[in-house]
Amino acid sequence: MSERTKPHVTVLSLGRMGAAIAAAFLDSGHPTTVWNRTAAKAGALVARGAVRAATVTEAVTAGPLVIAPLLDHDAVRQTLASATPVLHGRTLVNLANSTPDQARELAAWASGHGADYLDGAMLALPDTVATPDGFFLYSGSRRAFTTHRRALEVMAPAHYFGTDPGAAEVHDLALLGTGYAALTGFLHSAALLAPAGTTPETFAPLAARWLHGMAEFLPELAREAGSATYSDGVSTVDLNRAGVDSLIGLSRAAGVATDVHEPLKALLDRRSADGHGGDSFSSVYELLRGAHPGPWPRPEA
Ligand code: FVH
Repeated sequence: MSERTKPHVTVLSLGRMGAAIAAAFLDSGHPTTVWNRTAAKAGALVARGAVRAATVTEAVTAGPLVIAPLLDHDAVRQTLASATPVLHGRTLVNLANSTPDQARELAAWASGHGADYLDGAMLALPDTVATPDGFFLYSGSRRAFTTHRRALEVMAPAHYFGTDPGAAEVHDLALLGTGYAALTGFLHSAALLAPAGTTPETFAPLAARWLHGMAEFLPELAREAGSATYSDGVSTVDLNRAGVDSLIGLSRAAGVATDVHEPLKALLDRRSADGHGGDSFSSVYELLRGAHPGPWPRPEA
């Protein structure tokens, strides 16, 4: 596709993410209109070829695809409130961090004004926009995703989770949860090692190497949990109970908080008390999963 034929994109908000996104569209040759509440933030992008819209209505009117990486749900609602008459026939891509219900509410609102709605979650930092290190999740209008996928992938590889507008946010929270557990574990260990003279900076590369190996183990963990087959794992509940117990004991003796690992210890103790001490570590999944009506949607190719 020549640069001339690339579709027009509007970017509403030029915070850290919005500025990086608008720059990525300009770099890839998309005609780009920008708007920001604090207009001065548009200066550098205008110098690179962006068109500065004076109002939200002018920005939305500029083209079919409106991307909103605003601060939060309220900011999106406040920003778009003045532009409802011109939303009809456009696609709104909401990239603000939102709850699943907020995404659904906004989808219904956009639909009421004749707009297609895609909800997006940005698994990227400002400097990983338009690099292989970032990726974005989407859910909502399939037509919008299919029509605009190529433009969306200017920002980051795009993964679509189906027509429920809340699904991207559910997956975003699930990924945050995975990351929080790992990062909090790192901070705990850094606190444990500090009195011995190992600084967090020294420990970080070692921890990163270990986490890389842990990530390689995820498919096996997933296979066991997904099939509820816990009998052939190499790392049992009781083996890990002993390990977590030692970690808590060492922390306590060093005066370091034990809050991070006490909940895991409680889960392992319950599994063992229920007669599953010889099962694979992954069997704690049986205590974590609730009764839900069906599987969450998987990303589509
Ligand atoms: N920054 C990060 O590391 C993370 C990476 C992962 C995704 N998050 C989420 O991305 C959304 C935007 O975050 P951000 O980092 O770009 O945020 P800021 O740099 O603080 O920019 C916020 C922009 O929103 C505008 N804004 C705020 N409130 C309003 C409002 N009521 N009406 C209109 N615009 C509003 C703000 O405008 P201004 O202050 O420049 O006038 C900025 O353009 C976010 O959901 C993260 O959770 C970021």
